[in-house]
Amino acid sequence: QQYNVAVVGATGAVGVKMLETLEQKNFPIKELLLLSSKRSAGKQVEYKGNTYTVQEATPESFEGVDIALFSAGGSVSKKLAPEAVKRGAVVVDNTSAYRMDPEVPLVVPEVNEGDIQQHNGIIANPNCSTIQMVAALKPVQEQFGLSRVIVSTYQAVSGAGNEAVDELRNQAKSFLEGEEMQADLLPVSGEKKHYPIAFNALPQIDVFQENGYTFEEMKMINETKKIMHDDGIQVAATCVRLPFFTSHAESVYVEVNNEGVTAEQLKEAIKNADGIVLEDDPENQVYPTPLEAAGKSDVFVGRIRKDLDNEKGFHLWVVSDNLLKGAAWNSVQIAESLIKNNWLSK
Ligand code: 11C
Repeated sequence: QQYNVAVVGATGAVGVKMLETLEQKNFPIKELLLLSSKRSAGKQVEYKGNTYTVQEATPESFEGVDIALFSAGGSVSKKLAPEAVKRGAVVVDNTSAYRMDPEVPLVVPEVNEGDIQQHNGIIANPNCSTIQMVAALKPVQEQFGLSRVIVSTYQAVSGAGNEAVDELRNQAKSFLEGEEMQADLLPVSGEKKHYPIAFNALPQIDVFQENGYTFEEMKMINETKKIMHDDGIQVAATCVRLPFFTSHAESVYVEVNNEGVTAEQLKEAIKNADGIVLEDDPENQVYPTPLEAAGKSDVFVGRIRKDLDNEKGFHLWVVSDNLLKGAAWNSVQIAESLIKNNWLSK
């Protein structure tokens, strides 16, 4: 069986990866509809050797669509996802618009695939930095119990879109040529102040909340609890943008519930988990890096070691392509699961 699939935000950093992933996975598409904001409408995009013209997304665009993958920003999803659902489509939404809505499953298939079944037309794809972390935490939670997570992130500029990628490239060039760096976008477009990202580190991703955490940090905190079905897990996050293009890296401290767990046991559990590749051999300097993870769908974990003071504490280094497992691949995986499990219609 084949399906009518719409990609909303088809020309964005994630949309382009969605199309590549659909093509690579040979997703069973009958008709492909590429949609975008008015600004990008009219652009031509290739899929499987054919050229498609991107159309402006309107409520009517979704007539006859079976699956709609949204990645055009929260306001577009808020406006158009219900319209798509009204017309019979199931929406996989890659924005933060519905993630914390109790009626909407928030899914990383390796962690909580079964939640998809509860959908009422919309399934939310978590934030990229959350996805790779919970994928790594799932086997830990399952085998040893998980009470606490403290994460510091090292995030690629592509998480902030194509304009941020261009900004880093231009600033790096200016700096190396001895010119002044132009900073117009990062850390957050529309904020009062902008700082250069090239040769820098910015401890702000998204806007600050009243509690002093950024929205990106609160996403990691709240989404982790929802996906892992445990509001009792203590989670704290510090999210930092660094000057590389692809893949987020994370230093994750966890505390398990069980007594006497060893680093070897943790490595074994992580090695056997779906979607995870263990790269952990300090003697031979084997550990994951953003450059090496770019373009791959897996989540890579290394540097697993026991805390020196807390008997139940462990440290992990988690790296994954933010545009693939962090966005496009996780969304397509959800769509594949809808089909495989016959969960498209309610
Ligand atoms: C970043 N994690 O790296 C963000 C991008 O909520 O889907 C993803 C934003 C989101 O800037």
